[in-house]
Formats: sequence, structure tokens, C-alpha cells
Amino acid sequence: MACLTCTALPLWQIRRNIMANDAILADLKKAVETWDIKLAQSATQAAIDAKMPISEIIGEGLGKGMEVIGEKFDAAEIFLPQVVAASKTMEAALAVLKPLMEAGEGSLKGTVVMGTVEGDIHEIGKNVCCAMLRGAGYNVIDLGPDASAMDFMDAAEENGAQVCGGSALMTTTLEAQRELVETIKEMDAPYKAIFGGAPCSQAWCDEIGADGYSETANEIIGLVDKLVSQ
Ligand code: B12
Repeated sequence: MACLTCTALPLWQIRRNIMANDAILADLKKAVETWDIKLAQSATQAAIDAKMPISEIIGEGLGKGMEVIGEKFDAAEIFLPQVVAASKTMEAALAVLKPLMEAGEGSLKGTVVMGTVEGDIHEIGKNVCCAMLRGAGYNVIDLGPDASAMDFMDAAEENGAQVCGGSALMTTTLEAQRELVETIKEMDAPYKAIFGGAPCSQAWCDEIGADGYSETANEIIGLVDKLVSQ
């Protein structure tokens, strides 16, 4: 939280900025919820202009909209075409953020190979994690969806990665996370394995012997920071 006594801004101006930022976050959420690509792009640009951190733009704005989409889909209030439209809106907003996210790469805190595990095509959560990690200064190799354990191994070796992060959104594809842990162990490779996605949990990660789990993209940075510094 900002220290009010340390800033040169008068209190009324701080309050006005907070209100303006709240309005931008509401627009970001609404844009994804209503699959409004133009609003997503303009609100993302407004957030950048307001110097909002990437973690807030994604975690408190766009991501909140995607949460609503997930809940509505689960409740059969909307169907696959609307979910696809919301995904495309999220991707359009992430494209506006891309130059900002890539600016962090120069510092190279480490390299993370990210992918959605084999048999699974859900990408949005994984893309959000990639964006957050890039924003935090990591070099991220994104394998995209349907990535096999060997795809992770090859990319990690080629790029000297420290961490492999596998996303799974279906109960049927959770097993592919176990396979990645086992492949890393069998090959006696030095990579840490972290996992996430809606059906994944800390208990599941403990069961398969993974090195870490995070429920949200906001927590992934702290998790990777800890593993890379070990
Ligand atoms: C969007 C979506 C789709 C889109 C995906 C678009 C895309 N480009 O990704 C489309 C329409 C293509 C789709 C297709 C399908 N889907 Co779908 N989909 C969803 C939906 C509605 C939202 C998922 C999402 O994007 N959430 C928003 C993101 C931001 O959240 P997230 O993914 O959880 O990610 C966060 C965290 O989990 C974490 N995280 C994520 N990954 C990682 C990785 C690491 C390493 C870490 C640390 C953290 C982390 O950080 C993220 C950000 O905070 C979910 C419902 C739901 N409630 O999850 C169903 C859902 C996942 N889909 C489902 C199904 C069944 C399918 C289909 C089989 C449908 C079909 N009949 O064809 C196909 C999949 C085919 C396949 N082989 O993969 C089921 C899965 C059921 C199950 N438990 O197995 C769900 C749960 C819907 C349901 N209730 O039935 N889907």
C-alpha cells in the first residue's frame, strides 16, 4: 500500500486516482465478461497509461472477468461459443500488454518452461501465468497447449530452464502432470516441477511429488522466486 505521508500528491488527488483505477478495473472485467474486444484493448491501454502494475491489470481486472465466464459456463448460463469469444477478448488484451511484459525479460531472473499438459487445450490460465512471470522478469518459454512430458524436457534442456510449469484444466489430464514429475525423476534432471489449473490442488501436487502449486497467477511469482533461489 502507498505511504500517504511520503507522497507529494494531495489526498484528494490520491482518492481521485484510486477511483479512476477502480473504473478501469471494472471496464477490464466487463470487457471479458461481455467479450468486447475494443473495450478490452482501450481499457488495457488506459491501465497502462495509469501505470497500473501488470499483476493488477490481469489479476484484478481481466482475470476477474474470466472467472465470471467460468462460473456462467459451469451454471449453463452461457455456452462454448461465448467462452471462446471471451477467451479471444482476453488474448486481445494480453497482446496490448505484451511490450510491457517483454520489457521485464532483460533482467532474466531465470527461465521457466510453461505449457498446458498433453491432451488439454485450455490455455488462458497458462497464458496469464506466462504474462505474470514475464512481467516479473523471467524468461518464459511457452510450449502452448497439448505439451508432452518430453516437450517440457527438450525445451528445459535447450533453454537451461530451472522450472517447468504444467497447467491442466481437466480431471482427465491431471495424470499428465504426474507423468512430467516421473519423467524428470527418471532422467535425473535438475528441473523443478510446478502445477496449476482448476482441478489441481496442493494435495494433488503433494501426492505426485511436485515441487510447487499455486492456485492463482498472482501467487506463481513468489513460488518461482522461492524455487529459483533454492
Ligand atoms: C475457457 C474454457 C474452454 C475454452 C478454452 C479456450 C482457451 N484458449 O483456453 C474452450 C471453449 C476451447 C474449451 C474447450 C473444452 N473444455 Co473447457 N472450459 C473453459 C472454462 C469455462 C474456463 C477455463 C478458464 O480459462 N478459466 C480462466 C483461467 C484464468 O483460470 P485457470 O485456467 O483456472 O487458471 C488460473 C489458475 O488455475 C492458475 N493456473 C493455471 N495454470 C497454471 C499452471 C501453473 C504451473 C500454475 C502454478 C498455476 C496455474 O493460474 C491461472 C490464473 O489465475 C472452464 C470452466 C472453469 N470453471 O474452469 C471449462 C472446463 C475446464 N472445460 C471443460 C471441458 C470438458 C472442455 C471440453 C472437453 C469441452 C468439449 N466438450 O469439447 C473442451 C476441451 C478439449 C481438450 N482436449 O482440452 C470442463 C472440464 C471438466 C473436467 N473437470 O474435466 C470445464 C471445467 C467446464 C465444465 N464445468 O464442464 N474450454
